[in-house]
This record gives sequence, C-alpha cells and structure tokens, in this order.
Amino acid sequence: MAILNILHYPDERLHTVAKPVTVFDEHLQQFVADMAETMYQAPGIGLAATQVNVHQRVVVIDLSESKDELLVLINPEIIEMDGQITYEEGCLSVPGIYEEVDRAERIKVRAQRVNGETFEFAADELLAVCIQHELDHLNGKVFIEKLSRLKFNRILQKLKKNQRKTL
Ligand code: QAP
Ligand code: CO
Repeated sequence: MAILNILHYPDERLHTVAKPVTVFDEHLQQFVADMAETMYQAPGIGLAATQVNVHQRVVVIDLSESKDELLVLINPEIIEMDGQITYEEGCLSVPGIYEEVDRAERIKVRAQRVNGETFEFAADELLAVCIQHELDHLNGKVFIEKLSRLKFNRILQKLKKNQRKTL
C-alpha cells in the first residue's frame, strides 16, 4: 500500500483525458488499493486517477461515515440523467475552495469492478454529484471550471497566491 501524490490546480496534467482500462490484473488491484488509501488519509470522499497523475478511467468513492463502503468504478459511464441539484463541492486538487455547482440530481451509471465485471446502478443526491465530479476529472475537467468566469478567475488568483506562499 502507498499514499499517492495528489496534483493541485492549476497543474496542466489535471486536463488530461484518461484512457479506458483494458487490463484487469493485480497491478490494477494494487493501484485501486493505493487510491483508496490516499483518499482515506486525505481525508476525502472521492478521488479520480487523473488526480494522482494516472490517466486511466478509475474512480474511488466512499460517502459512509464509517469509511468502510468503498465504491470502485472502472470505466464509469453515465447512461441516464435527470433533475437538477445545486451542491457545494470541494476537491482534493483544489484545497480550501468550496463552491456551489449545478449537476443532474439522479443518474444511472454503468461501470466495471476491479475484476472487470460490468454492473449498473442508480444514484441520487450526494452520490450522483460525486460521481459526476469524478467523471469530469477523467475527462480532464475540474469543478471550478464550471463556475462563472468571474468566480473562476477569483479562485485562480487565490490558488496562485497560496501556491507562492507554500513554495
Ligand atoms: C468530490 O472531494 C466532491 O478542500 C470529492 O482542504 C466533494 O473529497 C464531490 C477535501 C463534494 C461532491 C461534493 C477538500 C479535503 C476533499 C478540501 C473531496 C480540503 C480537504 C474533497
Ligand atoms: Co475533485
């Protein structure tokens, strides 16, 4: 097991589009375990492989209080969506920033397990928001890029200022 390094916005590598996973082997199992460990120790509720500079379609999520309900999504796709929800989101790649984002309220998801088995499920509220947020990462998108240009520019200035401080 290992803690992986998390990229911070505005790292250009966060804009990479991830490729589908085609090999379901022990290496993938190990990588998923490392992603989960990294998310738990952050602590966070969701992490996409893009955020640890691995450009493969892998997401881990755990919304449980007890941190023992790990959801692993390999090659996730949203096959249905409806409704609208506004939720205050954060991101391990954008520390200290929380902003309201509009998303679909209910989605249907098709994904694969770490063994390659395909499964489908419905999600709503926070789980639906989190899946959409993580899928955006796999497509090279970060939540603050969904905000108005004014809000985005303000956040970008703040992040750059904070980065200068921590150098
Ligand atoms: C994505 O985000 C998410 O700024 C997961 O200082 C979040 O786990 C989707 C975190 C909210 C939907 C709603 C953020 C930790 C964790 C920070 C996270 C921070 C420390 C964010
Ligand atoms: Co994120």
